[in-house]
Amino acid sequence: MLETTAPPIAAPDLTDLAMRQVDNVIRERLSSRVALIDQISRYIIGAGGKRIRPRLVLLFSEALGFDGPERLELAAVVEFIHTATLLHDDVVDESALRRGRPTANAMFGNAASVLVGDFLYSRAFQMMVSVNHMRVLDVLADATNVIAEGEVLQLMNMHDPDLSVADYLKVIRFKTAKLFEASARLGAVLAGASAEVEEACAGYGRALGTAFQIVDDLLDYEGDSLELGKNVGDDLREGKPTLPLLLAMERASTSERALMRRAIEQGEEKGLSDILAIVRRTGALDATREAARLETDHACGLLQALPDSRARRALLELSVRAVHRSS
Ligand code: GRG
Repeated sequence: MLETTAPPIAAPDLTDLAMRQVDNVIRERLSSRVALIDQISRYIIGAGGKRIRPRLVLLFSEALGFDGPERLELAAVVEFIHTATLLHDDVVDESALRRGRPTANAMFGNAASVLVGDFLYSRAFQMMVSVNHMRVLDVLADATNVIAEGEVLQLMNMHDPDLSVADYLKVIRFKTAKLFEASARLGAVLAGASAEVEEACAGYGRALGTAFQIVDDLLDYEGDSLELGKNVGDDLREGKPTLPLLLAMERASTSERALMRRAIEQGEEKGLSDILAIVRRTGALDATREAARLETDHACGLLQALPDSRARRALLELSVRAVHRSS
């Protein structure tokens, strides 16, 4: 395992500077002749967000010695794709709160939200074409297709109390980890890395993204709505079986399991606080965080394929933060 401690003298944070440049690219490329598009896209992107996926593009580019402007454009591309999926997802889930604000669907309606998601998604394709690199198109076309498959798979799994952990993991590898994987891989592709190094970068992204979604699902049970910027307990209300619930069901008594099965099948508010107590008492939350930690351990091991650098240390720290985050 690689050390995660910071060097004694901090190197200048090139990524922060580059992230500001990415924010400028994002602002410029958001522009549209259509006022409502401008308004909604700035509403959602202006609400912030952690910008993890663009950071992956930048850190892997830096770690492999690539500093061309294409990395800024592609960092903005992955944030646009991410934002398009959020707009669509909040409509599908009928969510009311995102990034501490009313969702775009709550503010502007479902139709406008879906359509502006389409705008961001297609703008992302205009931008990636401008980079003029076939492998980049290949990586992103594949990633977006898999994300959509993951979302449909998840829809098929709703209200299924017999969902296996393996099936749950498949959905999150598709819907979330795939974009992390693509972001990491793009840094390697831009830098012209060997196939072996590219696979290590992609593997890091996949494992980090998996850990990230596991923690996302954990926070839906143990988080604080205010800190999280979205409503806690939504997954159970929707009848979406996620890892905390699946692990709690394995550990609960027969009658408790029956209660949880009913909640997944019917997706209702009733029984929420009882189920929360069961999830806590069975240790399912700790086991869920441990599952995320195992993923990031794997991710960190893969970084041995990269030479030691400030960027590699930042990637190690990113994986630690992904597991211990509270928002
Ligand atoms: C438009 C390609 C396309 C597909 C539509 C709806 C859908 C299909 C996919 C949704 C996938 C999805 C929302 C996965 C969840 C990903 C996730 C963990 C989101 C939260 O990411 P954060 O915490 O968000 O990085 P911030 O707000 O920090 O940017």
